[in-house]
Amino acid sequence: MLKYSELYPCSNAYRSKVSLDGLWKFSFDPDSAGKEEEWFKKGIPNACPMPVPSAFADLFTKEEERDYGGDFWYATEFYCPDDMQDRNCFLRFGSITHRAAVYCNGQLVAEHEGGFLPVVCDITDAVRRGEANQLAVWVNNELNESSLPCGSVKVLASGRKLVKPYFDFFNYAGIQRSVYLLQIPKHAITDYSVTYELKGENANINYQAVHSGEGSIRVSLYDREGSLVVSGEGSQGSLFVEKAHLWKVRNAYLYTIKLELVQDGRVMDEYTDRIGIRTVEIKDGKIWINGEAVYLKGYGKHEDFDVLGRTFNWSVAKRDFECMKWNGANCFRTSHYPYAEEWYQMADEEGFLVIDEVAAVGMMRSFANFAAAGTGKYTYFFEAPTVPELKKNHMLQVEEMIMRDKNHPSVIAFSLFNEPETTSDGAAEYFRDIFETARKLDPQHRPLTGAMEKNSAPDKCKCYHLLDFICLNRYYGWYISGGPEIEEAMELFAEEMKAWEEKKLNVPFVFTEFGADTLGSEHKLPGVMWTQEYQEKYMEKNFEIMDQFPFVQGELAWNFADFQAQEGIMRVNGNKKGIFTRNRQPKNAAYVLKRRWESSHLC
Ligand code: BDP
Repeated sequence: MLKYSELYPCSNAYRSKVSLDGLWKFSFDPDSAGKEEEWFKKGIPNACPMPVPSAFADLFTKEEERDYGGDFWYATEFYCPDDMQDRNCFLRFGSITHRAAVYCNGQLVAEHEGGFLPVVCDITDAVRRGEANQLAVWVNNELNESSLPCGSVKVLASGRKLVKPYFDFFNYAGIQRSVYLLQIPKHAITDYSVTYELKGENANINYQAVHSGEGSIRVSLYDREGSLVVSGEGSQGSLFVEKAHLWKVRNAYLYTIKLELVQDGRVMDEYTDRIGIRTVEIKDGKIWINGEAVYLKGYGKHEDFDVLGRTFNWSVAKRDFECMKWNGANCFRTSHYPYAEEWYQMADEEGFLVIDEVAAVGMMRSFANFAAAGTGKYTYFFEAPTVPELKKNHMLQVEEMIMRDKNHPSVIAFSLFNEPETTSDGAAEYFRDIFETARKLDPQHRPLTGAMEKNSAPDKCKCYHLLDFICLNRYYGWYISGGPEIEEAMELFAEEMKAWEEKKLNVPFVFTEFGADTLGSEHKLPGVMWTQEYQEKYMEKNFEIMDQFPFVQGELAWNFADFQAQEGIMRVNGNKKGIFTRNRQPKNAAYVLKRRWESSHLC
């Protein structure tokens, strides 16, 4: 029951959700002693106060705390009311990064691997109703070659563990999303899904609901004004919507779907959600939403903000959407992991298209994958003994992501990887299985894709045929022939594009990354690398090439905003490829994108 709590928490006459966010206790456990010493029963020693949700790293002032790698603990006390004895009781964490064990009153109630999807714990038997309850959470933020994302751990001479990601963003960790105490009826709606068919100006909503216990399902659909549009009965069926309002790109219309579980005429449970009627299709080399071709314009993003790290924050999300709307974007990729669910809710409301990405990043043995990409260096990643475990985790997280996000109209595609080594037979076999699994899981059969770096070249890549549309991350004019050599870079870019063209794949191509590090403080005329003028030029030059190839059907600049990354000689307190600064103010290039994205030739 509620295996992944695919259903976002809601409160109504049958269900209750209570936020447990607030000030918890926190303690590092560098010797990994906590489990053996039963801190979950005895309390966590040397605890300091810690906000939940938060990413601990940027809250501390000592290097060894910010860069901490290893085990750490959270603890809190919560009260469970006793007026809902007939309900099952759950704890739901939006995520715990990267792995967790949750204890309620000293009892292990859940273990979870993967830092970007919900952790749901059934505490019905462990909770004490009408009393205070002790909650303890063991967390570990280490990375290895079978975790998603991938990385390794180096033990420094001092004995301190240093997590070494194989990817280019800071390894923020902890309880970074909200925590809820849920009370759900014993006989409950546990999942639902919808698919759509457009019939002229009308539409069919095909639904399927899953429930526990006896009873039958009643479904009602309400319009924006709250009027009942149509209703139906049975666990699966079809709702005919006359003169349907479609969920359109940047012009969203959301209906409310209400599912009720009825037993002998009595409602036992209810779940409501906001859905949008829209179809997604890849056809004739284009991406079609509701039968209209759409060109993707926007960004690869990160969940990242000063002090907050990767903590979800509604105000940051709101500002991001306002900035994206201001410069005419219609799409973003959740690079490089599934984001907090609230991002998708906002995208549903705003009519944004989302490429939802699983945390399969760093599948190339390199501490600076951005620099290694394109070098031709081969790391035998998919030939390592860690691959079976990695694949198991990958499949599970693809499943959890699709289960969680399948009903969001904003989600138009799932991305199953970012920049793995795609050139070996091992990779081909690995990804064939991952894609096959994903194809079976999505009721809407949305397009599947993955973002490929430069080594995944037309003559070398063994995986591109798995992708319904091809996503390329390319840095011609930055990592490849930057600065005074940019013209040569453009020739190389055009050459690669011609090679793809010759393959006559008849699928859309989307640039999921292209960008140049740019310091908000630097100006120079004429531009040089790292100045705002160079970022403008870089964008304009890249667009000239993209525009020559009609099969290019989208451009997501890297990155929406500057973001924190690991320290290193190629990063100046973070990755500066943002079109906006980290505090969300536009760099010059934002105006280049605005002019382009607002012009009609890309619609
Ligand atoms: C690509 C990665 C991305 C990096 C980017 C960069 O997909 O995570 O941040 O390059 O170098 O390799 O900026």
